[in-house]
Amino acid sequence: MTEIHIQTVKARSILDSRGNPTVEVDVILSDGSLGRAGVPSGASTGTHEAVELRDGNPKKYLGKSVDIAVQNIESHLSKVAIGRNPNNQSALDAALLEADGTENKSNLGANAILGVSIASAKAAAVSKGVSLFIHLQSDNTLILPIPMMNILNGGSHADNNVDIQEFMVFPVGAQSFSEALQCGTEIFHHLKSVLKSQGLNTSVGDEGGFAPNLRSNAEAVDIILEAAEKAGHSDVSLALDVAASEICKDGKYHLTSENRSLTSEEMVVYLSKLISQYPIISVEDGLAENDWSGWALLTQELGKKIQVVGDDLTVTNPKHLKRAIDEKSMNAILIKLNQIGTLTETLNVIKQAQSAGFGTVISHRSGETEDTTIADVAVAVGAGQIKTGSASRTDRTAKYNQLIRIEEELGASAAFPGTEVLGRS
Ligand code: 2PG
Ligand code: MG
Repeated sequence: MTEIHIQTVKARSILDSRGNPTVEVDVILSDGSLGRAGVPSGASTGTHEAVELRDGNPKKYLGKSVDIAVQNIESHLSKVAIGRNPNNQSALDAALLEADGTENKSNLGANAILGVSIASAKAAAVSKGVSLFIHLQSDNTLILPIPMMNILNGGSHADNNVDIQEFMVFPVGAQSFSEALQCGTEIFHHLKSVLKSQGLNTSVGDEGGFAPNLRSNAEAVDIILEAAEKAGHSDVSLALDVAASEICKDGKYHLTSENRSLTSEEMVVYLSKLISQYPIISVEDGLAENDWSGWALLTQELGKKIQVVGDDLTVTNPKHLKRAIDEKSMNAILIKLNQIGTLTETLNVIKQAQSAGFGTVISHRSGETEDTTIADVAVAVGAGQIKTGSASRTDRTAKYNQLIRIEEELGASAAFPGTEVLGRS
């Protein structure tokens, strides 16, 4: 075999940012190039996501060990990958899918498959001597993404009483990525002082944002705006991830911090009111993953004014995205590689969304590793937006730091977008 090919595939179990086991894969090529990928893991996972295989042995890591997924790589997927050209990502991914043989990757595990898929791409970039974002670029323009920085955490990412999962500063008016990052980070620091001065808790949640107990979701926005003002960024825009699947039970949306339960229609009114009162320009998962009729109403009501982002509704899946396009359920999609399970499928979903005129937000998971692949993917596909947590915890800042390096590498050609990259109906 003379052409460059995959020579070794090695998998292991490492720890993610919540101390849970996750899969890490090394792919080594015939020229010695090494690509390493760490697989992330969600907490507020959509039920239609590709399957993350866990052993379920209560005696080991409380059932969360991933030894079977690791074993599946070593004994099945490595055989599929070895000998293949890492520059033909789509052929590799197709072969990995075939080896699994199921629609939702439940046989070998999406965590196993994704690790091999990404590690191979990284090895290919190393072998070519280029950065991953250059290796992944296809026919689009490279642009740095606007960061959505989740500086106040609630929902299933924190032990507080706040219902909405993520309150993000979204510096769409910045001139460059580094300026946007500075803006969000300065607000983060001021937020700590504001919380302290009000006697509120300043410990952080899973994504590095503060997690105080508050009287209402609106109070969280008020406090962030006060911090923004103090930081000299009073004109900053905000984004929310309601993660509404988590608060939807028996057809009602339960806002426990406000002691209210709302129907789907009332939830749309609630969100309309929030966005009319505050500079919120993007709302993710405003409704639950199976509430398709509610989503159509939500987008009809809000889609002209703000970006309506689907996460649990679409789970980075082409079939769900097609339905969302057909039914005008949203105008932007959150992209998580482990929701679908291979790099090729992820890149295809991004293209599908872009062709429909949707906004695209590349996203981390609440359980992360030091892996920074999403930063390169965001630039490579010209997504325009990234969501990767707050300005604390290395699992979050690692992605922002990688974007700083990419901005430096691109130099004068480092294009940074404005609000034109946001989805609009
Ligand atoms: C989300 C994500 C990331 P999780 O809901 O968008 O912030 O959370 O990874 O827990 O699904
Ligand atoms: Mg979400």
